[in-house]
Amino acid sequence: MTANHRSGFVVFVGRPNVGKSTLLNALAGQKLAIVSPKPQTTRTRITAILTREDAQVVLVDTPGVTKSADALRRSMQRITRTAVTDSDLALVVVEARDGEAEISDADRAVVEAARKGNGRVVLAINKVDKIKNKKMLLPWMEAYAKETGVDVIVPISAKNHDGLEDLVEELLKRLPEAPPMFPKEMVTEQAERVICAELVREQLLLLTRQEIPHAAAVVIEVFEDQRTDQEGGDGGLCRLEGRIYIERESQKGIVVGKGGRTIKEVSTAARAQIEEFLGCKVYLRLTVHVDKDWRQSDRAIERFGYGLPEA
Ligand SMILES: Nc1nc2c(ncn2[C@@H]2O[C@H](COP(=O)(O)OP(=O)(O)OP(=O)(O)O)[C@@H](O)[C@H]2O)c(=O)[nH]1
Ligand SMILES: [Mg+2]
Repeated sequence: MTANHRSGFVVFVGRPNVGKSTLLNALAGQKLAIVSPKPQTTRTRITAILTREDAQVVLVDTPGVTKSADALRRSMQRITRTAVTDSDLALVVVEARDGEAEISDADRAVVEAARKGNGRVVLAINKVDKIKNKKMLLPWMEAYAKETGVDVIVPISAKNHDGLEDLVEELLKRLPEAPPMFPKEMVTEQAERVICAELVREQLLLLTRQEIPHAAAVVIEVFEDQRTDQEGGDGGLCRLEGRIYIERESQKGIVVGKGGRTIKEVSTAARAQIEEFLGCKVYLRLTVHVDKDWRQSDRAIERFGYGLPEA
């Protein structure tokens, strides 16, 4: 191993909806975290491993920093806090806005939360593609530097892949000198089954409304991997059976939809995403179940995979 190889964990910390998961996917070059326009999309710690010749970084996406209103959100906030504590470096992600450069208390609180790791913080201003007057970017960068004390501030657009190389450079050079922690072909710590469940939940977030997106949990109960059953090439299939849990009987009808229309739409869209992710044909069967008020139950949260992972 070369003496100056660097490796470590970089945790993404930010308010909900600022684009942390979009950034993780953009840096990974593939979709590992689900993304939606609704806040509080991410519920767990999601990783992407980037391996270069002289460095390996594990990017850790976390649930957005919010108030803990129920057991699920308490667990989400615990996951974020623990990921910060376990990191070598924190990347605070904030969202660019038009108008006067004014740093909110919520942004300051996020920087404080990010400092609870070992104190090293880099800040990315995301969604700069939304700023109409590009001249406003510099005052914003100066305001963030002055108000938060963070001296490395990188403007980016995760959506358009702008500024990402600069950002990665800034992150890598702040990692400790250490050998790689994972095999170089490994892209994430999550199991395929877990990512597939998330891809189903993403479609529920995109295709249902009102309370359903936040009340739904998804578990893949059966994952039959037949990708290698057929010799040579693209053959093979994965057979998945998933359960969608909601909190009340009355929500079942909304998820299923008139004549089963909504669940069919969710299933078709999720299957396409899962096929792309697994690289094979997919058979997906989804059923809907009620687990009354599961978001208040630590046991259910654990069972659905939204609890704090074991150390
Ligand atoms: N215009 C623009 N939109 C973006 C950009 N990055 C993310 N978005 C959008 O912002 C929304 C939220 O993105 P996410 O990646 O889910 O945000 P998040 O920070 O992970 O949110 P939580 O998981 O809820 O904490 C989605 O609609 C994204 O498409 C960007 O660079 N530019
Ligand atoms: Mg997210």
